[in-house]
Amino acid sequence: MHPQTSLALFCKVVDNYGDIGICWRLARQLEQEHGVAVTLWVDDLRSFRRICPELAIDHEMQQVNAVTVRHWRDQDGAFAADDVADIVIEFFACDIPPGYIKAMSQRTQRPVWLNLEGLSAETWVEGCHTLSSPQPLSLTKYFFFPGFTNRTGGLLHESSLQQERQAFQQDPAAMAAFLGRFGVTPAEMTSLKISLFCYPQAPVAELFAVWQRNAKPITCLVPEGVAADAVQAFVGQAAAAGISATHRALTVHVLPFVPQPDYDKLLWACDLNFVRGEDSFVRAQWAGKPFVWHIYPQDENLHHVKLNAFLQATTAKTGSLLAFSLGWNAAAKESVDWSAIWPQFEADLPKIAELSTDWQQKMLANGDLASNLLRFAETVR
Ligand code: TRH
Repeated sequence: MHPQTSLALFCKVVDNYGDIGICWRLARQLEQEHGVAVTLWVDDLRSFRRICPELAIDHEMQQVNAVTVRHWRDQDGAFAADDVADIVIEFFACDIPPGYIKAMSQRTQRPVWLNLEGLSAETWVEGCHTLSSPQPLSLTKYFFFPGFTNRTGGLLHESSLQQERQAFQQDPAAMAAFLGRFGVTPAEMTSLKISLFCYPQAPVAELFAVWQRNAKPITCLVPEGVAADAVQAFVGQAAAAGISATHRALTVHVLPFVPQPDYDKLLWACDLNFVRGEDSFVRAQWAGKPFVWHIYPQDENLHHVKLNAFLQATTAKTGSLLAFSLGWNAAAKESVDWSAIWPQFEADLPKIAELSTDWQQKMLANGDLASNLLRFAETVR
């Protein structure tokens, strides 16, 4: 019998929930599907707890879903070669403790050291994926990129995901019960249901104005704290979880932040999803529903290059999604008339949903990131 592979994943929360969201998802999958003993080092347990309520924020070390979670503080100097895992991953080029690196160099069999990078559809990614970088102390680090082609590491995807999604989406009572928890009524179940997760710059107030005049009723589900100004203006009070309001065709429900597995269900139960960053963006692609991506903003509009790379890869055939996405991200060349773009986009939703299924099949053919990562680690071990 092979000894169990151990893996240490280091995560620094830069902001929001994507860093820990991705690492937590990867850690669970490595443990559950591949039997890897994972230690997840995280510097911010409070952010972690928002997407994983069972986490205790005052524990140095704890087991959650069979993953060992360690609060990453200033433990430098405290590592021995025996503490080092077989595979060491730094997420998004976070600097792992120098004491840990030293211990890595003292291990008889050197660990495989990977830097797990951010997701981008830009073509240069294929050329950098799996490149090696010599490090001091005779160590080597490899760059591992998620991505949208078979010359990248692919996307995070659990083996049972499609089956679970389809079972849920074929069960209207389960969907109604799930959304009912957030105040969605049986009548609202027949409306156009939209989940909304975006950065504060998104033109939500403009869209709410258009949605109020929509022919078909719209139910918008927005997690607490998201688009706070526009939501507060709409509901007429502080937009705390549980609050809702209706003006003409539009009803807005403010949701609590839900645990990560429930966020998937939210995406599966809605007809259109607005997502952002990296992890919710990927989950929306697996939901089989139309989605609009709000990309994480970077200086000098660098993110527009990334946005266009993705849109070119996926949506060239659906003009209204392209126009909507560029407008939503303030990347359109001309000023945006939401009252003109929205009806076209709404009419195209069935077509866009069909295309999203084709896209999903294409992405599944690339394999999943966790399996691809372990396979690569085996080749350089
Ligand atoms: O929160 P994000 O904007 O995160 C990130 C970070 O800002 C990061 O620094 C940046 O590099 C990256 O974006 C591009 O968006 P993201 O990536 O979608 O992460 C959100 C996570 O929160 C995701 O795992 C889903 C989860 N989530 C829940 O679990 N429950 C919820 O109710 C919601 C709304 C989200």
